[in-house]
This record gives sequence, structure tokens and C-alpha cells, in this order.
Amino acid sequence: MKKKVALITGITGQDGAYLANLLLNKGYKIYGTYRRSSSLNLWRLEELGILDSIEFLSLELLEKSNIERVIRLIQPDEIYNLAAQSFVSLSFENPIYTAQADALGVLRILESIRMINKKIKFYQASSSEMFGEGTSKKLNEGSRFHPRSPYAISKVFGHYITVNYREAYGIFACSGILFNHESPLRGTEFVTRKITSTLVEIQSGRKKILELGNYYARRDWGFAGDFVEGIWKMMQTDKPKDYILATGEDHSVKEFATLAAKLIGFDLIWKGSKPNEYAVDKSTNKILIKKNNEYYRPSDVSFLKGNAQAARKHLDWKPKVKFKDLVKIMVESDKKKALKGKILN
Ligand code: NAP
Ligand code: G4F
Repeated sequence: MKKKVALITGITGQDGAYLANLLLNKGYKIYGTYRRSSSLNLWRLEELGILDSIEFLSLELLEKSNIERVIRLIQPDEIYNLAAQSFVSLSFENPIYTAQADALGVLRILESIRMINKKIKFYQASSSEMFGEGTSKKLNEGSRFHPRSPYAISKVFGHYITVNYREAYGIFACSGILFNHESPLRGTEFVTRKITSTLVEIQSGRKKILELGNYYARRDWGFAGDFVEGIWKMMQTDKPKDYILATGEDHSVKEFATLAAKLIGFDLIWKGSKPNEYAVDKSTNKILIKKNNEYYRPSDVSFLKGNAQAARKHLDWKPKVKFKDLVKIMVESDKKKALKGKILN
């Protein structure tokens, strides 16, 4: 039987690496895209040991001709659009670039599919950030969007243009509305990996303190390896539909940091009062974690928790890794890297 061909944009990112690994195990031929202008960021694919199994093509979300050329050349069965400027904080500094990549970039790909071959299936990486500020209830596919950053607003455009190309042109186009998912392959600019990598660096004497922004923010954190399974399942259904992927549990940044510190061997005591609490290492009495206003956002999302019942029912998907195990996996991985002398962030 002919191998299925998948094009993964953003293969050098966290989800791209896990998805490539999954699809290779399922017998796909994988083309992955990288940005020619950046220094090549292949460490995740190297860590998974799959670098040599992927064919690389350069693709920039801002260049329509570039996108079209890639799709024409390989004629994929499935396109997974994971590429994006994905860091919410940066989207406040570079809002126009973020909109060009995360909003119009999606349209450039969809328009190329419409022109080249409407049978190509398309997955869009939508985000729980689209819900923004609102409710403390579990969010589902029908919940209202109230995006709070240029990133989230760009993702809302990407989401609805995907729905529109499905409805208007009959393209198999679907969006996964994914809640935060993390792993040892997470970039160190995101709070979970910033916490695990910095605390491990402190333990090995290379750093002294972990400075964070709003540590009262609560997120529904899952494991990226589980979430890419859900992404693939969405693309194997008979009828395209948008699904939430989430664990249904929420925890604060402070809880994440406290657990990570404990697993690394620190005995933390939180002192002071909200919002100026700081954490002291009981054995040395030194401050280990403190607030730095620099890491606050002009507008943040304080709470996100998802209801993935639809994915459970229709895709038979549910996350396997629980919060405590996720923190452990990330801490253990950073400890191992530090022991090998690797620089973590
Ligand atoms: P990531 O690690 O930041 O990876 C992003 C990827 O996009 C990288 O390969 C990056 O290339 C590429 N990229 C960035 N700008 C580009 C551009 N202008 N043209 C072409 N490629 C570009 O993100 P991730 O965590 O894997 O997330 C994957 C997708 O899911 C993103 O769209 C993100 O917004 C979305 N999402 C993520 C989460 C989450 O919790 N992880 C939740 C919901 C949605 P370089 O390696 O060159 O930087
Ligand atoms: O780890 P974060 O930067 O992730 P955020 O903003 O939730 O976005 C991630 O998840 C989204 C899905 O919901 C994706 F769409 C997006 O691409 C990305 O993967 O921040 C999480 C929370 C925020 O409330 C932030 O204000 O942690 C808070 N935080 C507190 N101190 C911090 C810090 N975030 C970062 N990055 N660094 C800090 O020092």
C-alpha cells in the first residue's frame, strides 16, 4: 500500500517533533518544514532520534509563493499546520508579525490547498488562549472567545478561516483547540520548562534565583505526547470537526513550581502575601523564587480549564499523563541533561 504523505509545518517545535515521531511509527512519509532565516533548531528531532527519517523543506508562513511551491512539490495527503509565533508574551512586542504568521499564515496555506488540490486534509493548531478571560468553568467547543493578546486574536482568525474553508469549499479542514501541553521538549521561554530548567540550574550551582511573573495564573497542563495522538485522530475521521484537547484539571504556576522544587530536592517555604509572595529554601534560608514585574503581560489569562468530552466520545481520546507525572518527567529530563553538562536555558 502507498505510504501516506504528511507535511508538518513547525516540525522543529515541540508538537512538530512529537507528531513526526507518531506519524513515522504509523508508517507515514514525513516532510517537515523549517525556517531558512533562523539558525536550524533541530535538537528536539535529534533527541527523539528521528532527524534522519524526515525530509526537510524550507517554508516561511509569510511567503505565499513559498507555501504554494512546497505543497505543489510534495502533494501531501495531510497537512498539519503547527508553525506559529507561539509565545504569547512576544506577541505583545511583535503584534503585526504575529498576525502575519498566525492569522494570515493559515489563510495562505488554505488558499494554496484550494488552488492546488482540495482533497488535501488540513489541521490547524488552534489554542485555548482564544477563550481568554471569562469563566471558571470547564470550557468546551461552544464556549465564547474573549482573546486577550495579539497571539490569541490571530489564532481566532486562523480558527475561523479554517471553519470557513471547510464550509465554503468542502475542504477537510479541522482545528484542534488545545489547552497547554508540555514536555521535556518544551521551549524554556514557556513557564513550565522555565521553572524545571532554572530550578535544576540552581541546584547545580549555575543559577541563583527563579524569577517569575503572575504565579497565580492557572492552566490545564497536559503532556504533548498525548495531545499529538488526538491531533492525528481528528484527521482520521469521516467528517472534519473541531475538538478541544485538555486534561480537565487546573493548577497554578505556583503549584507547578512548588512541586518541581520538591522533586528536585528543595524544601520551599512561601513567605509574604499575595501578590508579593516569595519562596525560601528552608535549608539555606535563601530566596529561591520571587516575582519580577518584567514577566507580567499587559493583559493575561488567569484561568483555563477544558472539557474534552467530545474528543473522548468521538475520537476515543483521553490524556494518559497526569499533572504530577508531567512535572516529574520534565524535572527528570532536565536533571539528566544537567548531569551531562548541557546548558538548559
Ligand atoms: P513551538 O515549539 O513554539 O513551535 C513553533 C514552530 O513554528 C517552530 O517549528 C518554529 O520554527 C515554527 N515557526 C515559527 N514562526 C514561523 C514562521 N513565520 N514560518 C514558519 N515556521 C515558523 O510551538 P508548539 O508548542 O510546538 O505548538 C505548536 C502549535 O500549536 C503552534 O501553532 C502553537 O501556537 C499551537 N498551540 C500550542 C499549545 C501548547 O501548549 N504547546 C497549545 C495550543 C496551541 P523555529 O524552530 O524556526 O522557531
Ligand atoms: O507558559 P506560558 O508562557 O503559556 P501560555 O501563555 O498559557 O501559552 C501557551 O499555551 C497556549 C495554550 O493555552 C498556547 F496557545 C501558546 O502557544 C503557549 O504554548 O504562560 C502560562 C502562564 C501565563 O499566565 C503567564 O503569565 O504562566 C504565567 N507566567 C508567570 N510567570 C509566566 C511566567 N509565563 C512565562 N512564560 N514566564 C514567566 O516567567
